[in-house]
Parts: sequence; structure tokens; C-alpha cells
Amino acid sequence: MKITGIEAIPYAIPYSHPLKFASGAVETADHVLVRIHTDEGITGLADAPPRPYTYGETQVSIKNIVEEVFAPQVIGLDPFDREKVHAVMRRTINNQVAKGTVDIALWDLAGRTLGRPVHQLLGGWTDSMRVSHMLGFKPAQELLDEALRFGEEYGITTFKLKIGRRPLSLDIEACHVLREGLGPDVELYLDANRGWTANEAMQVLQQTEGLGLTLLEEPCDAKEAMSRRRLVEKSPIPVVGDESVPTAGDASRELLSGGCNAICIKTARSGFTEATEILGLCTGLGVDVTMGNQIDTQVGSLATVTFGAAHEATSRRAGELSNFLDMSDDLLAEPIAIADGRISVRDVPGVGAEIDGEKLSRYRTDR
Ligand code: MUC
Ligand code: MG
Repeated sequence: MKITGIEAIPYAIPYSHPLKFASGAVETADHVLVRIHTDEGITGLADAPPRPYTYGETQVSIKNIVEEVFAPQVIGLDPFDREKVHAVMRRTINNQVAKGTVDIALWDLAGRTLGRPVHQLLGGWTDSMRVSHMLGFKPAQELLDEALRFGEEYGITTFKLKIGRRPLSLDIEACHVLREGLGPDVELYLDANRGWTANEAMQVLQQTEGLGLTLLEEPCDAKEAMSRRRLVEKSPIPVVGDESVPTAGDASRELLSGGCNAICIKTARSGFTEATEILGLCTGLGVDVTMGNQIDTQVGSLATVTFGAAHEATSRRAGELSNFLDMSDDLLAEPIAIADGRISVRDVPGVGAEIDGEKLSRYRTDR
């Protein structure tokens, strides 16, 4: 079997509910659909969400790197020789989302060729994941209303609150209002997207003590190594590395230097192959993992649930799987259903994302 071509199709779908957070905001999903074609007529696909404020990649850079840099060196390789494709991609530094998307498309292709669901090829642990929903910047009462609505409509009982605002009192108030309004049984955790200094994060932890918050993600820039290590040592809850740990090397550096003591795995930036390496590292070290969301479409969310449900450690906690609900539409032909707060894997060959051709024609921006 040989790879005969790689397409990177830019498209744009507006958000009906834009998400704001400390490092940026999304109004439109200006993503890239990557399709890998073969001489046997089988195609693998995956979705790339550019996040310039997180990794420096844009829609244009992802399309370019996939089509102009990777494709010429990858065409002709057997798609099952994944390590050879990775050797090509390793010759270009960074560009994690472009690389992760190619990797997921290769796994999709492998599953479709073998006639097996990829969640089984990866590990086959379970068939669904509990859903955690991300709440963006909003006044405290609106956050509570949104969380209550997601609880009622979808049965979601875990929320990640975006924080990192100044004055700190905005987020401290939001934590108190959410806990009071949602009661003690709902899981609440925080993600500051590097919005604060480590000392500011410490103040927030002190002023939210007793609220039962479970995790604090990227409180400050991991490059502020000394103050971040001090925060990790003093924090009563795990400090999660997210954008600081896109690769297994980054994860080991941050864990070993005390920059975090839990890891957020995101398939959009690590693919399934590097996500497996990161998971192995965390399992070996006894470090908790979460399955994160890169503000993914339904195509991207299916990839996350495929990886998350495949392994025991990634399916212990709720995965961040539901922010596609903030979009006005999607490319996925059969929409994802959230029932009783859970999303199921698809028991079809591959990752299970079939694209609606009419929608792709409508939303693609290259024609
Ligand atoms: C997250 O967990 O940080 C926000 C920016 C990004 O790259 O991902 C999201 C969610
Ligand atoms: Mg995060």
C-alpha cells in the first residue's frame, strides 16, 4: 500500500458561542481538514485546529507545511510505516498540530484498511468517556446558568473553568458562584492559560480553598521555572501542564523539573502516536492525565474520545469533549450525541469521522 497524495483543505465555520480565555479567543473555526489518499483507494482523515496563541501555527502555516513540506517526502511511503512518516516530520521542528493531524489521519487509514475501529487498535479499554465542558470568560452568573443548562440538557457534571483574568477577584468570584450554584457533587477545575504569575495563582488557590477544586492547569508560563516550581510544591491540588507539554520530551522536562505534576494530553497537537508516548511516561511515573480539548470540532472530538476510551488511565477522568456544541455547524455527517454526560466511540473501521461532502463544499475557503 502506498500514499499517493495528501490534501490540506482550509475551511471556516463560525461559532454560535465564541469562547474567550486568557491567551486568546475563538470566533470562527478556521481549521484544516487533512486527507491522506492511497493507491488502494482508501483515505484517512483528521482535523487540524490552528491555535496561533498557543503554538504559533495558523491555517495557512498548517496547509503549507502539510502540502509543501511533508507531502512530497511522504508520498510513496506505506502508510503503515508510521515511523518513517514521523522521521520525515521530525526534520521540521515545532508544527505540532500539523504533525498530530497527519498522525491521526494515518491511524484512521490503518483502521479503515484493517476493518477495525482505532479505539481497539490503540487499546480497546472501554467504549465511552464522561464529558467535561469548558466554560470561557463570562460574568459569574452567566457561567452558572451555562453550567446548569449543560447539566440539564446533556447530563454533564464536570466543568473546566477558564481563568487567568485580572483583577483576580473576577475568577475567585466565579469559582464561589459556581460551587454554590452547582453543589458539592459537580467536579470543577481551572485553566489559566498562562494568564497569571505563579504568585497570583497562589493567591487564587488560597482564596478558593475549601471549594473542592480538583486541578489547576497552566497557571503561568512554564518558562518562569523557579516561581512555577514553588507553586507546584505548595499547591494543594495537582498543577497540570497543557500547552507546555505537546511532546513526550516536553512532558518529561516539565515533570522532572517540577513545572507540573499532572499532564493534559491533546490528540490535536500530539496525534495518537506521541500521545501514546506521553501516556506511557505518565503511567510509569504515576502522574495523572486528563484528555484535553483544543477547541475541537466534532471530527477532532471523535479523535479525542477514540484515544481517551482506548486506555484505562485516560478514561478515569472526564474528557474535554463538548465544545463543538459552541459551533454553528460541523463537517461530520452523523453528529456526535451526548447522552447521560457521555460520548461513545464509533464501532466502525477507523476513527469514525465521515465527512458531509455538501458541508465541506460550503465551508471550504480554497475554492
Ligand atoms: C485549553 O485547555 O487550553 C485554549 C487554547 C488552546 O490552545 O486550547 C484551549 C483549551
Ligand atoms: Mg489548557
